[in-house]
Amino acid sequence: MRKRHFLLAAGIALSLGSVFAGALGTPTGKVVLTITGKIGQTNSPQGAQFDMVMLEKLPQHSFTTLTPWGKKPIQFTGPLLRDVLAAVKAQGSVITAMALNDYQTSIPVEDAMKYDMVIAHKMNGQAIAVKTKGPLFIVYPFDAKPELRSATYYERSPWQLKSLTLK
Ligand SMILES: Nc1nc2c(c(=O)[nH]1)N[C@H]1C(S)=C(S)[C@@H](COP(=O)(O)O)O[C@H]1N2
Ligand SMILES: [Mo]
Repeated sequence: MRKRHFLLAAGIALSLGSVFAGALGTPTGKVVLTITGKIGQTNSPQGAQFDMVMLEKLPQHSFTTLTPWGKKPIQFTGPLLRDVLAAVKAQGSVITAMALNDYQTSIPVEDAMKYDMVIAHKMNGQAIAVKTKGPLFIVYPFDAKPELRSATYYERSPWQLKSLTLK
């Protein structure tokens, strides 16, 4: 290839790369979360893919709350769902969340704006094993608002989360 053509090709590859990756970066480790549907920022033909490091680089948020999943309060840590939605330039009004066990639930985008929901990757400071509802678990701060302590919100809290689709 002549030098001018090489530079042109390199330039096109660079600009295509930035259309995909943008501020999102690209996963180097195992993909743990894929976001598809009405989003303005992707980093792969499959949509926006995240490995654990990418989720850990976003601002982290922790809270401790009682849950329906145990008798003791649990501390959850992870990025705010609303920050993850912003990172992919999410549009639409409903999120369909899918879990590894094929559980599926709908979360209104408005919930993520109203409540400090996290995509937890740690429970009580420890990475969450798949058999203990990991590696990712969307949780509401159930103890922060009395209305959150209801089946409506428990059902919108998928553990073993694998993907989100914006509709
Ligand atoms: N991955 C996954 N998340 C899930 C579920 C499930 O089956 N799989 N069940 C949901 C429902 S219906 C409720 S009420 C709460 C509590 O479920 P549990 O009482 O079965 O633990 O978790 C929600 N999150
Ligand atoms: Mo449920």
